[in-house]
Amino acid sequence: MSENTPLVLRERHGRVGLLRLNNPKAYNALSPALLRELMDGLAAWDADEAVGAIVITGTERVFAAGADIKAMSQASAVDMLLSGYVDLFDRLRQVHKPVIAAVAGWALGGGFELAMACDIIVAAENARFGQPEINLGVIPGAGGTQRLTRTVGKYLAMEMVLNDRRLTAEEAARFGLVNRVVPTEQYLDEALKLAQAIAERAPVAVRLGKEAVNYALESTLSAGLAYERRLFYLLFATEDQREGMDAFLNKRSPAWKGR
Ligand code: DAK
Repeated sequence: MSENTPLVLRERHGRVGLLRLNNPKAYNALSPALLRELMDGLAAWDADEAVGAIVITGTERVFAAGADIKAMSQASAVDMLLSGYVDLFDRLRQVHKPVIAAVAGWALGGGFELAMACDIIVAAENARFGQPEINLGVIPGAGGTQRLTRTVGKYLAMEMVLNDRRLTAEEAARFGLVNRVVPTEQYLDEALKLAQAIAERAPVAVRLGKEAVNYALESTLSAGLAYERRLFYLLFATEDQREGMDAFLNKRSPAWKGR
């Protein structure tokens, strides 16, 4: 691959911004360069009013096989601390629009953590999920122990983190790790279709809905309920609240303004 080949391809499909990880020879290993392009792409789609939702995907064989082991193998603790790698990963949390991971093939280590940091996961039948860092003498470092445990519970998370237990797409669905499993040849179309459907909804309500759901993972129930209520009230300051309710009462489709 030439030096100028993008590591992440950007395509727009209707109101959906698609980001394709594009280093299949290295199994889309998440080098700092690839991650930077990915985060720049996310920020660009997030700022683009023509885009209402974002999809991240890899290829049919691999979503991403984790951090670049070659690049990490000789790093010191201070190298890791100063590399800014964790800050790069964290930029995903600042994206306001819904982000869907469309996963086929391997989603391992940082690749799995990247998928779990998204808002929705659509899995191809051939998708495989795992945290194999223990084989390298380390543990997950981009949220794996936290997001995985919150989703599947302590016991399965322990087996995955301590003994590299990998999950098929069906198992991931059973444990609540993915929204749906679809035939491999359709996984991207399904993800784009879902993203387009969300992208056509009232943008401010979608944004605050995402914020409220994410808040549930960070707070007590009382704090979360109070937070939800404030966001709910806030939506009555939008033109789209008037439009949505008027459209319902007059049996017509709403025309959202995003304001
Ligand atoms: N890094 C670098 N190269 C990789 C790679 C990776 N993660 N995964 C695969 N490759 C490369 C292989 O070296 C090989 O290169 P060549 O030999 O062709 O040059 C090529 O991709 C194909 O791999 P295989 O020959 O192994 O192909 P197989 O089909 O047999 O197996 C596999 C595919 C994906 C199951 C296998 O390659 C594999 O197990 N890969 C390693 C998976 C892994 O251990 N992943 C976890 C990496 S550690 C943090 C953020 C993130 C992280 C840490 C901290 N902070 C913010 C602090 C994340 C850490 C990780 O992800």
